[in-house]
Amino acid sequence: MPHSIRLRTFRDLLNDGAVVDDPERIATYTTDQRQLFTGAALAVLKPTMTKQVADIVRLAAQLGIGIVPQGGNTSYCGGATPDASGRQIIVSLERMDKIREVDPVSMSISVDAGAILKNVQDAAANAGLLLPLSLGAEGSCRIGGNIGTNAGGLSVVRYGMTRDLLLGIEAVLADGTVVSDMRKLRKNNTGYDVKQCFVGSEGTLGIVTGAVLRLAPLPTRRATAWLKLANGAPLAELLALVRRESADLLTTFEFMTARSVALATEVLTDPPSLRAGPAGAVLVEFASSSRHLDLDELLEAVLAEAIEFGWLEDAFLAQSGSQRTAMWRLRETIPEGEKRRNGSVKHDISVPLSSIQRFLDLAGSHVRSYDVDLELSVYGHVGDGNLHYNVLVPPGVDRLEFTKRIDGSLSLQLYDTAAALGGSFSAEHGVGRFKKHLLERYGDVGRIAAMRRIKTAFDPANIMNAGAVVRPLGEKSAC
Ligand code: FAD
Ligand code: 2HG
Ligand code: ZN
Repeated sequence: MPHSIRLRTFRDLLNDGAVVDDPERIATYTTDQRQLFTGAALAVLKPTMTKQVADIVRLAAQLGIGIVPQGGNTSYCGGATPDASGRQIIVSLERMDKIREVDPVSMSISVDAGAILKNVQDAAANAGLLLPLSLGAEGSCRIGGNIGTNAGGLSVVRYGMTRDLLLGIEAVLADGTVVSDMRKLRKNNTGYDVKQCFVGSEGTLGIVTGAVLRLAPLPTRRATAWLKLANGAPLAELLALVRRESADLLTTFEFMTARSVALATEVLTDPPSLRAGPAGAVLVEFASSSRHLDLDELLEAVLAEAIEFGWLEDAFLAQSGSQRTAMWRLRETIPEGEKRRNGSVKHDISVPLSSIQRFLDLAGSHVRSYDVDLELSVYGHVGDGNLHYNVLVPPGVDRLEFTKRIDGSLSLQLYDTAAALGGSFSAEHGVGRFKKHLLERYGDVGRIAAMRRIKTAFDPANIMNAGAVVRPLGEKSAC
């Protein structure tokens, strides 16, 4: 069937303006966030309600057209980018962005899957509650994408990943069946936890159209500090001390090397004068909803202990909201700093906390023997054992060519190192299209077999985000 007729059948199904096929207008949907790959799409479809999503999926299944679900298109692994065939449609959830209900008593929020994370946070805050999911892309990523990637971010150490916040789901399966389980229950042991299948599935099992998320009491007090790490400071021990002595009020423990801090400083118009110590810096934050706790006093006492152990060269407690914001801005601007310089080859690794220092030592020696002139930007959510071990693209060097070279050599040494320490090649960014070969290389054989069976059971015709994450049963490896 010619493309124009296929498109007309979708147009008949949706309202005007909901089917976009002008190549210029869909260019931002067909290129991944890091501009490493541009695919092609028959069209971008923008439904406004779950029934329309189900109709689209049914029609696509009939016509044998592949579907790529898309939220904010901030995936770092090309998960929301179509392949180059031009035979897939992108289903963008951007028009399904309603906050359906905030229930302050049950402490939950029900939303359309296309709701922007920041808007969901704000809706919760307006009801005096906290949606404890926070990441640099929160102004543009959407809840369906957060579920699709099991997003983590800046407060996982206290509240967990997206998986831990999900109470209910609404999703459209590959044959158009709607799973409607938007309940707010904490307890519901009634067989398989189907909603969890969609977490981290990166659009390969169905399209999430709605979600119920768990909320927490809104912190009314915060204590934030910038720590300059002394030479040889033991990161894991410092974290253990801070966590124990905070009585689990710790919400953030973000590590940054001096190079990462400098990259952020270079691009900020009014940067704070904060610097890293010889072993880097840590942004630490305690938060509490209780008005009766003096968090500054608590944090000060904990940091005094760390200084006594010789782990800190110095520590600065934020004295005002603006100082706190400045500390956070420095941390959150690091990805932009890398981008403005000439980009980086990203390694989103995790290892058990007990092996963090060993990873840093081994990885550092691999980098030095690969090329002593390479520069690194290393930072991340050390509270979760997660490091962004990024190799900076040297100025003036072709970014794509450099990325390809590093991906095929040094990156594998770094991932091998993480794997040997019991770690992961993707802590929070997912697999998408770019890391499929790594799943095949490092994934447990039995686990991959189970994933392929799940994929085939949910999507026997392989129409949902084909080419991402995992091969269905019967498809041969291209690696
Ligand atoms: P998209 O990129 O649109 O999609 C991601 C995947 O989910 C794709 O495979 C897509 O097919 C699938 N998907 C999207 N919507 C749906 C749906 N409705 N149903 C089913 N599948 C769907 N990630 C972290 O975990 N922690 C961080 O700290 C973090 N920081 C970031 C900072 C920056 C500056 C940027 C650019 C990215 C960052 N990310 C981070 C990565 C990214 O923002 C997250 O992975 C985010 O969750 C993706 O959401 P999205 O709406 O943009 O999804
Ligand atoms: C962060 O922690 C994000 O800021 C982005 O996960 C990491 O750009 C990166 O490498
Ligand atoms: Zn991160």
